[in-house]
Amino acid sequence: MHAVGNFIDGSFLPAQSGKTLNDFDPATEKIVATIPRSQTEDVESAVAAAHSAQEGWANLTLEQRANWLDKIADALEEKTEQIAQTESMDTGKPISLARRVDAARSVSNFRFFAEFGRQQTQQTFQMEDALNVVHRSPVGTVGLITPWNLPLYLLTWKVAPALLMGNTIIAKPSEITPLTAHLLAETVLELELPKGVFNLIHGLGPEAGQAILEHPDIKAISFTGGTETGRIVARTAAPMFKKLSLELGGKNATVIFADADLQSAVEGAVRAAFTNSGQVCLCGSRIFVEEKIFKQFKDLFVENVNAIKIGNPMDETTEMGTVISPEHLLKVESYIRLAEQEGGVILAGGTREMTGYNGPDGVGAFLRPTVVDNLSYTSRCATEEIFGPMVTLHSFTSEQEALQMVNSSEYGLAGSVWTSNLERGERFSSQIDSGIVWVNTWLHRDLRTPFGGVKNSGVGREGGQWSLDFFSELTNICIKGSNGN
Ligand code: TXE
Repeated sequence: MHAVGNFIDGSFLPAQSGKTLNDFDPATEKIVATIPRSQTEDVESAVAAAHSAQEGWANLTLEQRANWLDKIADALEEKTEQIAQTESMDTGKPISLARRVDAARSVSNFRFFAEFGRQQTQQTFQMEDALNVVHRSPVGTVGLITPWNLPLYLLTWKVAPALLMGNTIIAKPSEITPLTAHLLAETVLELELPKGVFNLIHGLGPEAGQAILEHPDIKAISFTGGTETGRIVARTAAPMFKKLSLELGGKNATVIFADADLQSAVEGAVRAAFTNSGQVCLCGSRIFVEEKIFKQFKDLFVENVNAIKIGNPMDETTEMGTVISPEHLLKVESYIRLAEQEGGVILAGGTREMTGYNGPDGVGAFLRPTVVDNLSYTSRCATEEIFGPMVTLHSFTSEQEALQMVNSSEYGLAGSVWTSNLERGERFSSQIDSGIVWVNTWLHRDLRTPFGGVKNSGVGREGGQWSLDFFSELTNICIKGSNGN
């Protein structure tokens, strides 16, 4: 167990109050670290450090900052195994997933934005008698607040473009999964990134997080987390006219038409449902299947779900580890009980029994992947975000009916559509109220594309140009008498 500090002005520090919080491994339920329980005064120190660093960092060229991003990417790549092990321990996710997804993507977030930055050209708009030149400047000090499901992956997705565009950072990772953010702070310290450019504050959302939202010198908030917290973020930051990006929850649909390749649709639906124990905001937790193949799909789906190897997250062959915490386990289980009360039929899972593993001491937040049939698509289990290894199955008879069911959700983040008719795939997808839809695949990401949701899934887009726009301010300079030559 080690004591993790805040990272302020290039130094690791305890909270000024001296208070700490415990960080647990959800597979063993043992304390693995303590973190500072930061308050307003800690955020104030971090903002003061960021302010002192702002001008120097903004004065570097885009190329120089892109070079910094590449250096960080290289250093993180060397720590791939350490990142994967740390993330697996902190979240309970399988080590293979932590390597393949969390560690790899954290590196590629920095590499991608370095390269993308270098490709930027200045925008100009020529008029007959004047030239408009669009200048970009940093927003200033920005607050980055991130959740527990993909801790370093989601943090670096914000840190890389924020640094690239010349901002200084106050980052707050989830108090449940603080360790890879600490590793990132250690990395930038080793690389001697100018002090105060990247600051890290640990602590509880309503304390440290809220202090970040309320600080008048933090000019933008990029938040990923639950919808209810998103409301608090918006309520606090919007009246201060801070720039806001909100990536919130989802209740995403997987839609399978009868003409789909059944085997790949089943595999895709299983992956979409249970990757990271169903704790990815893009997970497909409502599965709509055309009536004609419903029975066939259901049998094959359940067979595949039952074959998922659950167990010790550190075991190389484990495919599903724990959910994030014992508290979250209880939340997901309460939905399983609710499903039964609502008349649902549990086709798979529903219990904590593991296939031969229940943590070293028979403890741990392990839950079998759970499939529920026979519930209305309007039931609570099929409409509320559970964010765990639990999905509901529903059948439809027409494209129109499927669309109506899918769009009945309050959320609109992502979805996947499975059909051999690609024209229908695109047409149907374009009518789904959602920021991202995949046809015949899931979580296939090109980092240049817009990422974000509609309805209760958030406001704004991240990715490629959208991230650069969020983390910069534009000044249009109109020069009369210039013909642009
Ligand atoms: O998220 P929170 P939680 C969903 C999922 C999950 C639910 C709650 O349904 O069950 O959200 O998860 C910080 N001011 N998602 O409790 O609370 C908090 O410390 C400022 C979807 O973990 O939203 C953490 O750093 N910050 C999701 C971050 O917000 C505050 C991923 C997210 O925590 C704050 C995770 C406050 N008042 C959960 N309160 C996704 N879309 O990817 C909390 N925080």
